[in-house]
Amino acid sequence: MNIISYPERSEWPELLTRPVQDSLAIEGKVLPILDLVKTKGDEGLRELAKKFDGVELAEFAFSQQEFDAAEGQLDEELKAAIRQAYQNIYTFHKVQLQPAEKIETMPGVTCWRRSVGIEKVGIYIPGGTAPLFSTVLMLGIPAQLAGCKEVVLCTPSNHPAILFAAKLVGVTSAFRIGGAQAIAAMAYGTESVPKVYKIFGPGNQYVTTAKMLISKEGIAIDMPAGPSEVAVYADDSAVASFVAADLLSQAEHGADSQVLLVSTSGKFLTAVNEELATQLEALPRRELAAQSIANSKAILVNSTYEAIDILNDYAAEHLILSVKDAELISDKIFNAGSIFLGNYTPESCGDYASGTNHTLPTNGYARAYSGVSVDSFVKKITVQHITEAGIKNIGPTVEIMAHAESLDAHKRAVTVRLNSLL
Ligand code: HSO
Ligand code: ZN
Repeated sequence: MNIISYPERSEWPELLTRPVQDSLAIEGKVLPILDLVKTKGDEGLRELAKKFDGVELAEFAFSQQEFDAAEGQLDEELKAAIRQAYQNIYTFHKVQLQPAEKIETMPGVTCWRRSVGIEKVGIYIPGGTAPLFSTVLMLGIPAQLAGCKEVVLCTPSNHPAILFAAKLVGVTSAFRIGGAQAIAAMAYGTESVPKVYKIFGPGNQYVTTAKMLISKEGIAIDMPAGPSEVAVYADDSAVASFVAADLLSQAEHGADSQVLLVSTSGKFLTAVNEELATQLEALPRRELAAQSIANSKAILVNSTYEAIDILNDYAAEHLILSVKDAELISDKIFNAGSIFLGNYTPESCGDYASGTNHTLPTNGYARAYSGVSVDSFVKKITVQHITEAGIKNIGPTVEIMAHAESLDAHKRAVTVRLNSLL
């Protein structure tokens, strides 16, 4: 990693900038795909499967037999691990369901807010070099808890663990479709694929661009996504081999993964660099990880205060605090997707099984966005009820305000009722 020692504050913005992607060029390729699926439905999907994957697809849906066979293809150890992860993620997310609380704002005026599961949601799971069945749990469990009636899954992968996890979370239909066309299929609906109201899940630049484009047409998306990223803040209490392992766990996601290390100890940064070199050698995905590490930065700072400021400026998707008093420091962090405290809390545990969600804001969006939770799968409908006594209490306030806004019909809606009660 490139070590940058004691940069001036004025240099930080440049140091923390994420690479920008040429989204216009990608849009140009994605728009015709969206259009084809919109106008031709299943036929469009078949044309695209032939063009991009060279396959003749008669049937898009995974069958019941395929679901059953998937279970048989997995060894018991992996199934038990997936069930354990399911249990922990379910337990953590279950408490996010808030019962509607009725609030009497004035005597006779009662308001409350009902959480209602979004009826139809779509989950995209990429194929690529890693079959992200953990993401099926991370999106499917909150959907299940929120009470979404239809949960549609699209994936180009045929890894059996994806179908196994899909069955656990109660996915209602699953399709063998990948790329921008999968997003189009769920956004517009086809003869085979149901149309959904909100689409979740990671993907490459084509998938991400497709999500951004369909979101302009009124279909909601989880969040704008960029390459995955981790920032680690380490002091003398950190262990170089642990920190190097954490950086590599993020780096192996892809050559464009973002990795940032911040420390008050130059000796520690050098030790991590040595560890990175040895640990990289042993990794099956060392080529991807090495590219990502080569583009990443280790920043030596003067003080804990500076470290905290730089971390807040960067707004990492994942932030690991391998420092003394990690919890105290974490209270000073206001921009991050998810925080991991101490030497024994690797990001990997949150990625898979501790309970928190791994669909998190990247690319600095942690400044304003939260990660996926049950909230992402519900809408909140407000309800109110005003009694006769209540309208007498609140009516005059509304009459005065409506008149002052020159909206006399609004005022009258109250006045006719008050007059009826005279
Ligand atoms: N670190 C990824 C999630 C993931 N890791 C899935 C392994 N599998 C983005 O938060
Ligand atoms: Zn990961």
